[in-house]
Amino acid sequence: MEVPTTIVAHLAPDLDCIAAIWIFKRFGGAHDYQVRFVPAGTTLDNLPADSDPHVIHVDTGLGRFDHHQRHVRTLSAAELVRRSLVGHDVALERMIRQVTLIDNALPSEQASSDLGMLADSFNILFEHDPDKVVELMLPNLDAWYAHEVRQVQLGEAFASRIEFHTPWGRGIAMQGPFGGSSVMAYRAGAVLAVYREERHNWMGIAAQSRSSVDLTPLAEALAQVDPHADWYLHPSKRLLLCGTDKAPAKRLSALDMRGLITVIEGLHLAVR
Ligand SMILES: [Mn+2]
Repeated sequence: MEVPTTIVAHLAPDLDCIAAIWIFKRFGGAHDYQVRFVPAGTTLDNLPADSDPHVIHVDTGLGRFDHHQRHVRTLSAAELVRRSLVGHDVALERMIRQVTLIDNALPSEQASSDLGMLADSFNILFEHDPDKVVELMLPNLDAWYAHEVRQVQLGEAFASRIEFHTPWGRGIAMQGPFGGSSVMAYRAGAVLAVYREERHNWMGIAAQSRSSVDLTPLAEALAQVDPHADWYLHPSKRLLLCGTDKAPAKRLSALDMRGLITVIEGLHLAVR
């Protein structure tokens, strides 16, 4: 019979420690890990780390998944677990790189510092219950991973973008399972970001918030060319949407990306 694996972590588990546990639970193949907690730096029953193949120490004990003996700021317990357990996974690499930065007190992205803050805060609320802290953090790490998977997809959609001219300035069109990132488009100098979200065949046009773009003429043109679709002009006049998670479209656009670009390129704005 399979002996259940014990993961040994340190008390008041921080983001690195929790992420190491999370990788074992999500990518480790076994579902029956039990977690024990010891004072940071020590081991379970004071036995040397890695002396029992069914006992894994993370972020404590100076074993194969502790980084405190290695004196480099490019490592963390989570990074050591990732390297040992998971093959090529760009989303996971992005995520754990941030965990490593935080664990080494190096500047990191906002989202990851937020998660570090959340772990620290759960340790205030559940000072004597590290199991509870881990239990509450695991779904947050699942959500963060989902975010990174989407970011990777958005990056790929941006890499195969179409650039075109609009009456307001540069337009960038992107399509992919999650559509495209207007943030990436604006960073590349676009005034208008156009996307097609392939999972639902939703489309949208977004104008940079500091621009003076008014998408009313485009909404009017689409009412002629694409009359059966649920195009929605946001009150800001800078968003024109046919289906979003918040408001799924019942009637999809009949246009493909090229068709939509053609409508935008063909706009003739009245001189004001
Ligand atoms: Mn650590």
